[in-house]
Amino acid sequence: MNNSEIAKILLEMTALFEMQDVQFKPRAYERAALGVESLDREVKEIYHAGGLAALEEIPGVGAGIARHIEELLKTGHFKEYAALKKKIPVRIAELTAVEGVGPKMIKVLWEKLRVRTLADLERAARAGKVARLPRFGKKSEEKILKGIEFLKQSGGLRVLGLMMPEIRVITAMIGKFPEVTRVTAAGSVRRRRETIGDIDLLASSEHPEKVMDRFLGLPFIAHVYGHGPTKTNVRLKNGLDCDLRVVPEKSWGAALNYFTGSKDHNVALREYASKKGWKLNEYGLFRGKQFIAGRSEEELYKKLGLRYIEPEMRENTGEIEAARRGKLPDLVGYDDVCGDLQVQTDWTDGENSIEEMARAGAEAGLSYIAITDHTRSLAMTGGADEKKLIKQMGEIDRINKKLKNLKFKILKGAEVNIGPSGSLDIRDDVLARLDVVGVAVHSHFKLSRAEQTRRVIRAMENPHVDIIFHLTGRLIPRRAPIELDIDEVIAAAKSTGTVLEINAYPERADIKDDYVRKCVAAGVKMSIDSDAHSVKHFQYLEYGIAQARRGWAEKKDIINAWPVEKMLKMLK
Ligand code: DGT
Ligand code: CA
Ligand code: CA
Ligand code: ZN
Repeated sequence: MNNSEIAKILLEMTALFEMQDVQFKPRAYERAALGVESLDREVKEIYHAGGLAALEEIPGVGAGIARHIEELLKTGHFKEYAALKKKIPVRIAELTAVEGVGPKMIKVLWEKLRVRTLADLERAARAGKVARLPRFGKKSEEKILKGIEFLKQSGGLRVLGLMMPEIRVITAMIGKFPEVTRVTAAGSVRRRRETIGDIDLLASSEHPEKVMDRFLGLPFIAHVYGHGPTKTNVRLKNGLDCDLRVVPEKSWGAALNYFTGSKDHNVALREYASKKGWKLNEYGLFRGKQFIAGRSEEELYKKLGLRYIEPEMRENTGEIEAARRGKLPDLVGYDDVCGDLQVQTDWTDGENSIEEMARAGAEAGLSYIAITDHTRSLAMTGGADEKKLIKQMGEIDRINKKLKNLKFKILKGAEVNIGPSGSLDIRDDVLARLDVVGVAVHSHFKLSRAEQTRRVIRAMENPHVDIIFHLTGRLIPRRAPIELDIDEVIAAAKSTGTVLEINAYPERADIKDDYVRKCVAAGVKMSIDSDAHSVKHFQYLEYGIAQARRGWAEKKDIINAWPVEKMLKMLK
């Protein structure tokens, strides 16, 4: 049993307990599931090496859950889980994936309508049976059907940030094969698309058959579609398809370029080469039969008379022309972000204390973070009111003093909730005392385009507001973005001097790359924030930086790539 299978069962326990109205236990299981998901070692290995005691060292896992995990590893199930599942034998993950469907609803749907699967739910809703249930009504039935529709559309897409740790593990394992000179992920993974269709791995070796044999022996392969000396296609146990291609070192650059894509970039680049009377393919760049370039991508672009184009820009949206004229942007780099302007703590729904987040931020190489806990209208998170915020400011002063030697600054902030009409739930005189006022939409996702646009712009017009967090509110696998007139919003951001966030949390990736590019063009500044709810989440910043690069952003466009004084001056 691998980590994601274990985490999935722990998450199911959360829902099962919630159905039974059990207190506290759901949160404990949720934390344990998150802990297991975030490990970079297999739980199985941890257990074999250190037994039950080692399991208890996993973040979020206490003695009771550790014993359950032990049982899971030994027998593939555990008694409490089996007993609860027997009562409500439904496909929980499948049903909760529908926006708006939670454990309590699932219980009623099972007990009254015998809904077990997503297909059952769709059938029942289409037949109007859901609307007739107590406490459901026509509105929730419509919402459920919309949610199912959305799931179907986005089905098959995978969020890069959630898959990347595993992709790195696979690549590293192939890199250790003695016959492999180098290996990398190409395709949409290398271009850092927010979602990926499959994983395209490229390796160089003079012994491709040997490499393929070893690859097929790896533990995470579920099914082999096809298997040849230079190309193998498999399905991984995580459900993703994966292609491995092996090429000789001499063609590395040409093959990497070809398999990185995008297809549109490739087609345009080939045309560009053929205008010069040359031929470009996955083996190299040729004049007649003569090999001109192909060992490295740098050489390939150079011989074509182009500046090197970063993979994140290869979508045929003007990058080849810009490369020809030497007008490519100098993209913000993966090491350029030096602060994080959206961080939650255990003052609300975060897992760690202010001090723990600060130490972890410093550890992650940052020089400042802003603490931005939720505000009061998000009551379920324990959102702060004015009094709590003022108290937190005092605490931040205290911790800043305590951490003086760390050369790290904790800024005072909040993630202030935007009401349906654009009003904020914290008084202006308290907002005025914060370093960073972020605001965000967390409810009323279904307002019309005009209402939603007006709502966001009204929030921007408050002179204390600095940043709009996760502007569109989307959650890639399950919630559509709110409707907005993006050009109007960007124009208002420009005139009010409001910063738009690029939220790096993998499922959010919000704003998206097209909007980033519009901001760059309009001169609207952006921040890249992890939206960390735990010390482990600072690593998500990478995906926000990728998103910024896909939108052609430079360091000058990203305020938290600037030194803290310059950034604060801009916000004032
Ligand atoms: P995905 O997998 O849907 O997220 O997107 P990609 O871009 O990874 O696409 P994929 O896996 O079908 O192919 C990997 C790369 O191979 C693609 O980015 C460019 C190259 N490629 C695939 N098919 C073609 C083609 O018909 N013509 C050209 N020029 N290149 C292709
Ligand atoms: Ca692909
Ligand atoms: Ca592919
Ligand atoms: Zn938020």
